[in-house]
Amino acid sequence: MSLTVVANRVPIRQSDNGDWVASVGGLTTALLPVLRQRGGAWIGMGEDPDLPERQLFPADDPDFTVRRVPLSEDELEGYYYGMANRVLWPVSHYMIQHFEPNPRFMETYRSVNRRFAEAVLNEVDRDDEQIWLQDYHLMLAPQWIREARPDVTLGHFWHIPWPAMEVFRILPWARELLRGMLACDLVGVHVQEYVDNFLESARVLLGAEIDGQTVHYNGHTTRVEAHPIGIEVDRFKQMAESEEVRTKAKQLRERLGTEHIVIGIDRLDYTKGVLSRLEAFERFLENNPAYHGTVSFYQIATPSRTKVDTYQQLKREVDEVVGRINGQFARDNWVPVNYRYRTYTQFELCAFYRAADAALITPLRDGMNVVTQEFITANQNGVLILSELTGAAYLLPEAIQVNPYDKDGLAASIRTALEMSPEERTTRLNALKSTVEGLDVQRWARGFLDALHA
Ligand code: ADQ
Repeated sequence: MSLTVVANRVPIRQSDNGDWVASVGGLTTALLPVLRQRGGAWIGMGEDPDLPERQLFPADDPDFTVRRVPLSEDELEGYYYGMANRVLWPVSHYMIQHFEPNPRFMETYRSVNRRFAEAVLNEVDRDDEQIWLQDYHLMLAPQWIREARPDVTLGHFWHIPWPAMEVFRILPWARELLRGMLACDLVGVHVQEYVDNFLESARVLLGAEIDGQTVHYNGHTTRVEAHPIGIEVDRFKQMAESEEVRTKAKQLRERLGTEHIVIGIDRLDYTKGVLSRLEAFERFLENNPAYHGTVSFYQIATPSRTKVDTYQQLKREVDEVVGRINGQFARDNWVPVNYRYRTYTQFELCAFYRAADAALITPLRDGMNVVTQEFITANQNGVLILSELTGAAYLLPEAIQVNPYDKDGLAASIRTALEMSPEERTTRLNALKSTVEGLDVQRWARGFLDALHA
C-alpha cells in the first residue's frame, strides 16, 4: 500500500554541490524508509518559486515523489507566519498573550489547506492509499480530501499539546478546525492528556458522541490515540560514542574549566522557557555563593521564526539577561553563562550533551520535547531537570521534575542535581535510558501506520 505524507516542509534539501539529499530531522528519518519501501509521495510547501513543483527522489533511482505546493509571499505570511505561528501555536501552548486572532490569517489558512488537499488528490490514484498529515499547519485539508475521496485512509499526527477544551475554544474558528480534523480515521498525539483534551473538545464544541477513545461525528468515526514520538536512538548512541564527539566534549570541559557544566538547548521560542531558566540560574547564583567559579551554564538557542516580532523581542530580552548575569557575577576567568545563538550539527550537539553534568529542560509548555531524549541517550552520568509542563514529563518520572514558573524551585533543583550522589544519578539515568530506547522514532512511525491500517 503506497503512502502519501503531507507536512509543512518537504524532506529534501540541496547540498553544497547541488545534489538533492534527505534533510536531517526525526520525521524525515522515520518516514523515508517507509516511503522507500512502499513508494508514494511527500507533499510540502514550496517557498522558492525557482524549485520544481514535482520532483522524483532520489533522481537516479526514484522511490517516491516530492510535491511542492507553491506559496506566494502573502500566502506564506497569512498561513505560516500568521495562522500557524501567531494563532495555533500560542493557543495550543496556553500562551494567549501572544495570540493574534486576525481573520485574514484564517482566510489564507483555508485557501492554502485547500491547495494542499488538491495536491494530495492529484497524487493519490489508488484505492488502498494511506494519507498521513502532520501537525497544526494542516487542520482543514483532511475534510476536503475526505469529501472527494471517501475511500482513502486518513491519519493526522499533532506534534504540539492539544490544549484543554476551555482554551481551545478561545479560537474563533475552533469548531471549523475541529470538523476538519474529524474527517480523519486516526488522530495521534503524544500523551493521554492530549487525547482526553481532544475528546472533550469534540464532545463539548461539536456535540460529538464519544465512545472510549472514538469520536462519532457527522456519520464518520475518528479514533484518537497517544503515540509518543522518539528519536533515532541507535544513531545518537553511535554519535555519542564516536571519537569526534568524545574529543569535542573533552575540549569543551577543558575550555570552560569549571567543575560543573549545566546545559540548555532549544529553538529560541517563548514556549521553551529560556528566559525564566536564565533567571532561575541567576537566583541559584544569588543563593549559593559557594558555587561561584565552579559551575558554567551553557545555553544554546537556534534562531527560529525570526520574522515574527515576539521572537525578535525574546532574542533581545535573552541577550539582556545574559549580559546582566555575567555583568554581575563573572570574575577572573569565570563566565557563568555561555550563550550561543546559532544552529549546530547533531555531532556538535552530542558533544554538549556528553560534556554536561546536568541539562535544564524547562519549557513553559511543550508537546513532547525531544532534546530531552537526545540528552538522555548521549549523556553518561548526568542529571535531567525537566519541566512538568512537557509531554516528556509524563513518560520520564525519574527526571527531577520542576514547575518552570517556580523560580526558587528551579534554582533549588540545580543545586540538588549538582549534589546528587553518583549512584542515584546512575539509577535515574539508566531508567530514563530504557524508556527512551522504547520510544524510538522508527517504532513510532510503524506504530502509527499499523494503527491507521487497523
Ligand atoms: P520543536 O518545538 O521544534 O518540535 P523539540 O522537540 O525540542 O522541538 O526538537 C527540537 C530539535 O531541534 C531537536 O532535535 C534538537 O536537537 C534540535 N535543535 C535544538 N537546538 C539546536 C541547535 N542550536 N542546533 C541544531 N539543532 C538544534 C515540535 C514540538 C515538540 C515535539 C516535536 C516532535 O513542539 O514538542 O517534541 O515537534 O514531535
